[in-house]
Amino acid sequence: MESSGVLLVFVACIICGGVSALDMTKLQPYNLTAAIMFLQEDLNQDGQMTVAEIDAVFDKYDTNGDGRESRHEYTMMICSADPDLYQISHYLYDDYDVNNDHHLEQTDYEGWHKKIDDSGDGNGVVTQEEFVNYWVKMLEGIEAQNNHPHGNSHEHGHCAAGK
Ligand SMILES: [Ca+2]
Ligand SMILES: [Ca+2]
Ligand SMILES: [Ca+2]
Repeated sequence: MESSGVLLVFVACIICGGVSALDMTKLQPYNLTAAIMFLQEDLNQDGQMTVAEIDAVFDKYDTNGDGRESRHEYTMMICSADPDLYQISHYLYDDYDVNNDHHLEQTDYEGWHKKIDDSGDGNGVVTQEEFVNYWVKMLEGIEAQNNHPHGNSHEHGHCAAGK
C-alpha cells in the first residue's frame, strides 16, 4: 500500500531534523560530547589537534570532491551520520565557516583552529582542554539562543526530504 511508504518518509523527517525545537539534552553533558569529538578528530592521538587534522576530518563531507565542503554537503552528511548533532548542524557550520562565505576550506580550518587556541593560551597548539572548553561554551551558547524567542532562525532542516 502506498500510504505506509508515505508514513515512513514522514517519520524519517521528524527523526532527522524536522523538529521545531532543539533537544540539547541529547548532547549533554557537553564536556563529554566535546571530549568524544576531540578523540575522533585527534587522528594521531597525541592530545593536540592540528589544522591538518581538522582538514582531514572535513574532507569526509566533501561528497562532490571539489576540495571544499558546502553547507549542504556538511548538513546532509551529519543528517545521516548523527541525527542528534544534525539539529545544531547549521550553528556548527556557521562557527566553522570563519570567513562566512558558505564554504569550508583551508582558510576556515586555520581560522577555526586559531579561534579555539585564542580562547585558551594562544600558543599555536590546540589541546584537548582548550577544545573541550571551547565546545562547552559554544553548546551553551546554542542552548541559550534556542531559549530566546527570536533565536530559531537556523532551524530550516528538512534533511530526509531533501533528496
Ligand atoms: Ca593530533
Ligand atoms: Ca569559508
Ligand atoms: Ca593552545
